Amino acid sequence: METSAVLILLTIVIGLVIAFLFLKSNSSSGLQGILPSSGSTLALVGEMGAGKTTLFELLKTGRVPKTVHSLAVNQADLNLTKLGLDSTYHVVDIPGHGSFRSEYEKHFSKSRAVVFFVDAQNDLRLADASHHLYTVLTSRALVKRRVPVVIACNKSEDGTGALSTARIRSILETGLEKLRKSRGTGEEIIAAAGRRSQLDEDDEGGPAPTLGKPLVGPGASSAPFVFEDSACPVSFAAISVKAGNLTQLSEALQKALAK
Ligand SMILES: Nc1nc2c(ncn2[C@@H]2O[C@H](COP(=O)(O)OP(=O)(O)O)[C@@H](O)[C@H]2O)c(=O)[nH]1
Ligand SMILES: [Mg+2]
Repeated sequence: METSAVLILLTIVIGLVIAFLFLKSNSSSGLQGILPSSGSTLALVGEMGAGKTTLFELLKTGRVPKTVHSLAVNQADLNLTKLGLDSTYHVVDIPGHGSFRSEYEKHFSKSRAVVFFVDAQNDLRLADASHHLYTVLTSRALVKRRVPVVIACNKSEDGTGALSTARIRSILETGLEKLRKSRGTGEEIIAAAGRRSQLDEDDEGGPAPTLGKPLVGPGASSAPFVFEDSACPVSFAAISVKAGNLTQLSEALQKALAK
């Protein structure tokens, strides 16, 4: 090869390397959209007051915060060594208030895992949590890629009467089964009739995902919903963010993300 051809080739290669490094550094400093960050998000969702922002701050600063403000979405690229994960994730803490649900699909479409928070010391809130969890487990963006969901049963400190993960699992399964029967059937019948549900207006097509096994049509089952039937693999973790006990969350995420 001629010297000039080698020089041109070398210039192109160096140019490409510089362009790649420039785009990479911009994307990790928070300028999203230059390089696709698909699949690198860890979304923290779930009930209000369950401890999402406390965990977000702990992951960000390394300390349990004294007070937290939970009125807006918090997000940052964080090194998650505290959770035993060796790479940087774009962690998004989305407030539990219903007005933020419209933001879910946007963040879920980039999520590699979702942590759904419940307050293990507040059994009265678990019925609400079932409704909220139904929305998450039937999210198009999550179901399509079978994104793992870890249910973090926070405030699980000893001697506080916190519910066990087995008890929380059972209460949520019962709540989700009721919703599968009441909401699922209507949507499935509309889908089976070949019409689009009103809920699908902004969708690219196809029926809305159902929770677990369908109630009508191929593969239908009338057996009650269990988490094993979820399209998104679900695991449970008893944690206490305040006490800095994140062991089960760390284990669950490492397992979920290894797949
Ligand atoms: N007992 C206990 N309280 C916690 C724990 N984690 C968070 N909290 C408290 O729960 C309240 C709500 O926390 P916050 O992070 O704002 O919840 P969010 O609404 O889910 O973001 C705050 O007073 C926290 O200090 C925990 O592990 N144990
Ligand atoms: Mg919050």
